[in-house]
Amino acid sequence: MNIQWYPGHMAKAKRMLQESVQLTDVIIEMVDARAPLSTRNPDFDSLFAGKPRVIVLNKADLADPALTKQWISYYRSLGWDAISFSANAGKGVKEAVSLVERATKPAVDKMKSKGVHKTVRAMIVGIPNVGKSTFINRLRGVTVAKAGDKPGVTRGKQWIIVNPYLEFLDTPGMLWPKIEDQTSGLYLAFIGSVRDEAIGAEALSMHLLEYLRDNFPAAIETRLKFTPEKECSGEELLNLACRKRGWLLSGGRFDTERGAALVLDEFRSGKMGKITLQRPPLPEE
Ligand SMILES: Nc1nc2c(ncn2[C@@H]2O[C@H](COP(=O)(O)OP(=O)(O)OP(=O)(O)O)[C@@H](O)[C@H]2O)c(=O)[nH]1
Ligand SMILES: [Mg+2]
Repeated sequence: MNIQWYPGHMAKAKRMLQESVQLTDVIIEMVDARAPLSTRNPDFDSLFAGKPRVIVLNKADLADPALTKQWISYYRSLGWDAISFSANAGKGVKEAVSLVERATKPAVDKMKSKGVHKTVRAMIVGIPNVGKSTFINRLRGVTVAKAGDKPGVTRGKQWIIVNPYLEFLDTPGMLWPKIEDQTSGLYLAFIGSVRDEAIGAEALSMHLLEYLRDNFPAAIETRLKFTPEKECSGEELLNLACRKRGWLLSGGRFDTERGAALVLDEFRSGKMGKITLQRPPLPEE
């Protein structure tokens, strides 16, 4: 599989993050609760070394709640402060503010001892499409940052004043140049953090159908109305999905373009259920 992950604006995004680090007191790393490990950018460890950093598992409404809890425990066991969030529903705003307050307490207390009420600056970072701008809008209570259901919506940085003592910097989503692990690459594409064109919507939907066949066959049964046999390839599964809908083109070919869009949308919108793609590693791993 040859996947072009790294659109031109990413290098610029990286430079921008590098320049902004000095201006911030805490880094909020947003990941997708459906793939909390694969959606972490490995470049961030060196980019943000020495800065307080916390993790927000967003899109919790689309993830398996039991596994989200396990992921939070996992990150906390590694010494990261972490919370889950659902930016669409706006659940967890108070917890998010507390998370930032906990991380910046030492700096705030230090200034307080000098008689200054410090304004905390938090930079929100993450790969594309995890919900950074939506999160900021939620915290602010009104739409101030542009958001959208495709990767690469935010291109520049934008400071947003949440209250007189708390400011957030929205940043463009950033991928890393080479995604070594094919499985992680597919997860990123399943959830829409990599443009569909990088793999091709039809090929991507076939991979997703194979993943669902092996891990969540009930999702196919319930939403696409057929039982996925183990020996069915992704292509056959996509054809079956089209056949069930009666999506045929002239010449008897299945309308796989339409089928692919359906499969990806059913999964991404949560209609197939709350599916978490990754489990936390066991302690010994
Ligand atoms: N279901 C669900 N959808 C969400 C949530 N948060 C954001 N979204 C949706 O995810 C899409 C991407 O949201 P954005 O806020 O634009 O994501 P971003 O991280 O700013 O993306 P870039 O600017 O492209 O890096 C939008 O369609 C949002 O409505 C959430 O918690 N749950
Ligand atoms: Mg954005």
